[in-house]
Amino acid sequence: MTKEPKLPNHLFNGSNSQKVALITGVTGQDGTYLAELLLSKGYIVHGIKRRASQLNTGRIDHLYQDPHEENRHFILHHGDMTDSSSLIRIIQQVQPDEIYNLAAQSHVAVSFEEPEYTANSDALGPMRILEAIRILGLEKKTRFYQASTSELYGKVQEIPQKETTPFYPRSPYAVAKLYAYWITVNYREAYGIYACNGILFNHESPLRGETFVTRKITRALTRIAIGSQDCLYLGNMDSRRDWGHARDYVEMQWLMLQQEQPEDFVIATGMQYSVRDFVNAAAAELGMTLKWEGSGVEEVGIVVDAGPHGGARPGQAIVRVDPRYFRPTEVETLLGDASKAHAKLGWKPGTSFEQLVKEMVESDLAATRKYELVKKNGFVAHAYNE
Ligand code: NDP
Ligand code: GDR
Repeated sequence: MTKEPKLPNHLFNGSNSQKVALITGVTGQDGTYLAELLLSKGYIVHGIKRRASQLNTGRIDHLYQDPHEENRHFILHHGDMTDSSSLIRIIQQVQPDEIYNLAAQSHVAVSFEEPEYTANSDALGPMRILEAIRILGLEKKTRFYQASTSELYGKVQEIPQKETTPFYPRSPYAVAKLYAYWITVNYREAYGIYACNGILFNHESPLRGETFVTRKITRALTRIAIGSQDCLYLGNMDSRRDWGHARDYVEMQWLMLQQEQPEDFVIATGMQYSVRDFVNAAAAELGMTLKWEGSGVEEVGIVVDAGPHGGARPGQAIVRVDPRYFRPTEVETLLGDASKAHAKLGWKPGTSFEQLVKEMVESDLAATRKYELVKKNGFVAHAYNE
């Protein structure tokens, strides 16, 4: 039997005052920004990645350190939210001061298609971690952050939504996250674990997954602007969201674990836009203007001014509605009131809606141009996400 190389103790326990954090979902949007933040604060950061048939570490490759290097600050472990054995083993080895539970099947529409898996990873997963903290006797050492969500409010009972607004989840994803929210509260009250929920409203970035609506829009419109795609198909154009920047939001995740007492916080910008508004803003960033004709499934976004990129033409229908993207139950409107975080955490959103859209469009435009260049020269594979 081959023995695993023994890593120096300081990698797991932290030396002197160096804090040790464990991030689940480290390969995701928030995991990446949070890992960068904690490393910049001098933490030793451990991340859990799940096994995939292809590498799934594209977002965090710039943080990677060779396992044979001495004094590593960023260490990855294979594990899965559906597998207690891996979670307990990793937490036992790492002995973290802080656990950020960001891992989840995070796509609302997909949760209608995979409700059981979504419950397993998003509801039971956090419980498995809290149980591991208890089983390992880490109740007084390890602080726990749960990635809760504005989807808990679902069919909205109050506008804007704050910590005291009643929940009414509208998808298997939101129902699973409701369990996670309450199990976090319960373990805090039952066992005195420093555990808290960040009820975060939508937050986006150039690292956002390509199937969430904002990234889907910025990616498609940049391709349309330079002529490598004809049309973008969307679902509910009237849906309204409170969109912030992921980079700003992970700072609040960290701050929530630095307080004297664990508490739950809403993080939101307090500003709301529709999906259509987002399309218009992204088009404007590309120098295009659109007019909207028809309504419901017949609605079409038509180019008025095609802008400077040369791929689109006036009169071209570049946005259409495809009912396949409608959800069996929709969350029509979300708007957060983050007054508590403002008062206690000093929260104020650092990035405006316009800046967010600009950053996402610029990033996708650069990626699209690179892809087209590489394609023109006959090398397509892997080019898009480089
Ligand atoms: P992403 O979808 O970008 O990332 C999810 C992460 O979880 C990925 O690293 C993914 O791995 C991992 N993951 C999924 N399933 C498992 C599993 N079974 N075991 C281990 N890891 C798994 O999400 P975000 O970064 O946007 O969001 C982070 C968290 O915050 C999620 O829990 C989400 O539900 C929640 N949230 C997000 C909001 C947002 O607007 N972004 C708002 C409110 C809450 P892989 O890379 O392999 O897919
Ligand atoms: P959401 O984000 O469901 O709010 O969950 P998403 O970007 O998927 O949808 C936002 C709204 O846009 C509407 N929509 C479309 N959505 C997608 N994905 N694709 C489309 O083509 C499309 N057309 C319209 C949706 O119906 C919806 O109303 C995100 C996730 O990050 C969750 O994990 C997180 O908890 C919440 O935000 C807060």
